[in-house]
Amino acid sequence: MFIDSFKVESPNVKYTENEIQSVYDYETTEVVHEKNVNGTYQWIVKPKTVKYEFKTDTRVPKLGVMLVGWGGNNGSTLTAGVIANKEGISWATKDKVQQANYFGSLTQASSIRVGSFNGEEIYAPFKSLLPMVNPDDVVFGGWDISDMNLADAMGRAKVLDIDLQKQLRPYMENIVPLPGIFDPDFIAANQGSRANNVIKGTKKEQVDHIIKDMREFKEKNKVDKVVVLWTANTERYSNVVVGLNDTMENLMTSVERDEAEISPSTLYAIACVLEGIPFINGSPQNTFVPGLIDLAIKNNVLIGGDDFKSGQTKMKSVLVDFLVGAGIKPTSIVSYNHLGNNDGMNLSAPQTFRSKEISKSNVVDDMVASNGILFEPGEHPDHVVVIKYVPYVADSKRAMDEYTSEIFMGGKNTIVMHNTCEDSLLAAPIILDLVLLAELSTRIQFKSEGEGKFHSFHPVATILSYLTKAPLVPPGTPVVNALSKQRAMLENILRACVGLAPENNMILEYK
Ligand code: NAI
Ligand code: DG6
Repeated sequence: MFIDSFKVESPNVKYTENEIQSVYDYETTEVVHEKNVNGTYQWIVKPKTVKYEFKTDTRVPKLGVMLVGWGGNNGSTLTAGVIANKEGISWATKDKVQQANYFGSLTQASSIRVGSFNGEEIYAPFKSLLPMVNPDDVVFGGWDISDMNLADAMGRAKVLDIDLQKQLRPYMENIVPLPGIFDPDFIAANQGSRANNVIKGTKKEQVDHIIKDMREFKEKNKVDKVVVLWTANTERYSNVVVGLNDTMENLMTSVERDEAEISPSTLYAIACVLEGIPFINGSPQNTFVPGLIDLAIKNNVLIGGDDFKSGQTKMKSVLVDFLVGAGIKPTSIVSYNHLGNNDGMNLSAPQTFRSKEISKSNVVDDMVASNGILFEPGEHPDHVVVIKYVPYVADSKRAMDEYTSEIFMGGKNTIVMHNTCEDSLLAAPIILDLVLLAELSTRIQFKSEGEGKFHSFHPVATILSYLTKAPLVPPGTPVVNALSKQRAMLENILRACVGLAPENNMILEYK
């Protein structure tokens, strides 16, 4: 059975006028390697319970979202999709009359199990867990190095049905992105002809310009909060150099000195952190150089990334988890895709491709490391990633994957997958989730027993991992790529905020 909403009744939860307060027993384990009396060592696992208190501000703000690369395929598709939902637009396809929806969004279109009632499982919308911004109410803005208005950009993207585009045109034709920071050294040379809307000046002047843009956007639209998200071209990696971008101080000095190696994406991120505005990186490059992470931690401003996890990698973080979890040894993973949109054209340069190759390749490491029966220490499956630019297929990306595994008694098993899909229709709902969850997480405070004061989550937002290919984590913390674990982490943290136990799937009451 599906219900729309629910309220938790428990001594552990209190709903006040502006807050939900909860007390939560976090059951975990501590693992120690202890020396026995006879001098040998033994692993000891000690279950422990830590008491936590959470408080969530229930006042949902008016949210502004500024996209870097607003006029691109993702930016224009997301904006069009939200307008279509808000205006209740439907359009004719060759199959049926299609209604606008938010399919593909975890927050808007997925559900959670809340319990059972008369022997039946009860589910509710994911978004009913805690008060979240309604995407229909988000005010969009942003930058692009191309000055094309968003209606034309939607046409250029060739993603949405033409009948829908015609209806959306009046809402979008007067929207023109703000000029962006352009540095041809960081993206493919084939992007140069697009750059007719750029901010001039030194790097310091560019940062100041972005800060001014954000302040004006906030003021003009009367929004309470702003989140910025990079959905612009994939950049090449920047070199991380001691004295240049390794600490907050060095990074800021490098901006003042107009150092060439500070990338546009890092400049936008600096502007956001200085303004206390969350910044999310939807592309694979190392925007978050150590100096930027340092800056975000010292200013306690949320940063999240990297690279939207939309199709092929999402499948990989499910399939490899299944294989390794089933005791099957993946030995070769070959991921091939071709696409013909501007992202594909930009990725046809070796330096930008390399950024994508890195983020697509590291996604099975934790699953492989989790099973020492299948893999020797340091052993990895062969893992190859190929991307080709084929203009004709436009945004309709083809992804082909071959997984070969060793099975029982030396047998081999090969699974082949072929996925065809508009890339931007996968990415747009993920962008929505990223900004809505980032905003929500800034309203949650918590403390463990022994901690005097409530505090927010660590500025490096691991809570967003489900949505990104290469989850950014605080220095020295584990990276989790397995999709089911990432979803459970997110859902269980939100459940804790309303005093609900983690979903354990034991269903003991029926055993
Ligand atoms: P796109 O090429 O259509 O859009 C990018 C836009 O960014 C362009 O309009 C370009 O003019 C603009 N731009 C470039 N540099 C800029 C700068 N410094 N400041 C402001 N604007 C700038 O690409 P698309 O398909 O929208 O993808 C965007 C990004 O998202 C790419 O990096 C892509 O790799 C990444 N991504 C996309 C996924 C998908 O499924 N569509 C999944 C994972 C990541
Ligand atoms: C070429 O692979 C284009 C890329 O931007 C991808 O479409 C994007 O990174 C999505 O990757 P994945 O692996 O999540 O489908």
